[in-house]
Amino acid sequence: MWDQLWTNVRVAEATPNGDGFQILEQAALAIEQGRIQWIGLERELPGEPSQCARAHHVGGGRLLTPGLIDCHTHLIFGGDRSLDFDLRTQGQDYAAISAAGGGIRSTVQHTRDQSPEALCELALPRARALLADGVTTLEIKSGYGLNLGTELNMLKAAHLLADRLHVNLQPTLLALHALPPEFANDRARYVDEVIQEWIPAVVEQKLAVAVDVFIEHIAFSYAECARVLAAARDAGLAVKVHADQLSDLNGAALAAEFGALSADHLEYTNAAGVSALARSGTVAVLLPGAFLMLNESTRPPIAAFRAEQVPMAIATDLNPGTSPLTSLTLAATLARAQFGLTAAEAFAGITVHAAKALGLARTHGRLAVGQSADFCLWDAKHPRELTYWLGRPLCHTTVQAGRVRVPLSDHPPLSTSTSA
Ligand code: DI6
Ligand code: FE
Repeated sequence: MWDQLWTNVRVAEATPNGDGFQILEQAALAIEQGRIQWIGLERELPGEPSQCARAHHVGGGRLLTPGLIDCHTHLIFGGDRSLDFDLRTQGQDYAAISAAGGGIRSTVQHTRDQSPEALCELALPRARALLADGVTTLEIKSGYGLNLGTELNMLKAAHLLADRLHVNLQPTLLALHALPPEFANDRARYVDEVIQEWIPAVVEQKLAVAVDVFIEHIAFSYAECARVLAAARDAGLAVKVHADQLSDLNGAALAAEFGALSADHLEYTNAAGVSALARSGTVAVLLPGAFLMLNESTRPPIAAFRAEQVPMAIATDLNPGTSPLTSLTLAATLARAQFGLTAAEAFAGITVHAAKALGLARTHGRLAVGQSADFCLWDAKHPRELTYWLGRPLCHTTVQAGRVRVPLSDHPPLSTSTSA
């Protein structure tokens, strides 16, 4: 007998290479110990639903997709940056605001000296918004501490939040984000500290599974980032890169050189960078929220990614400065509207390719026997619709590792029955 059986659902997922949809009508899905144990047509079930499983949920004909995966967020932070946005809409640019003491450093001021518990409380409403929109796996970066104590507190807050909300967490040490003023005249010593103190502490306390760096004129150089990525790799952590967001510093090539799971942003990535990503199997993560809010006009090289078969994922980049975006489906809609992704590419970008961007392709992002039982039921007819509406909540129910999340109250309920 299975733990759970879901019937009367229309199962939809991306084809493995992300170029189309596979839809199974009148389908059923069974869960055993948090994993998918059976999936197929309802009429091929081995017996009556009540005989097959201890709990039976009837999906009401809804669309059932893999749980969504937000593979790039900075959702732990203090304060907000609504004033920065006001200045930007009046013509100041991101780099100038940052140089004048706004930007990342102002968030750092509001994040330092907060306890993990306090940081978790501040982040909970933002995380709940993501989860209500279908997210079951969530990457969270540190990066607003710029000192070891606060970076660790941010990562601890991410773990507290994941325990509270039952979300599959992938925590990342964003080791090089901005140079704190205390090190203004001593960049090399800051990088040394990251390598000699931060990375070992994070490994010892098992607080992160990956290390990220920001290569940019307003952030860190290729050489500085390379030193940190080498140390991260030697410490057994995965690596990823904020690359080519505001200018071309060969960020994609840097990511490829270190076998990064993902290179993120990529607006200014050059042709050699695209080829390097293709060779290293690195996922291109598109962040259309930051593109929108920074009023960018240079788009990531989507046609080249397609031509070289670089898998594309999409994430919210949820952060106070450049992407206060708390809906992954809206991020995917923006990727279609702004970058011209197809509906199938956008859907793969928040499921199968997002799983790959986190190194989780074997366990997440698809609906197959053995994968974690992470899925969503949607009040939608076709998965195209998930990346069509601008901010319309369609998610009815989410299930993460077999745990059912309470449906949103204004949707008609599911019928469920439990047998002895
Ligand atoms: N790129 C981003 O989009 C965020 N960090 C980064 O390196 C923005 C962070 C911020 O402005 O607070
Ligand atoms: Fe980011």
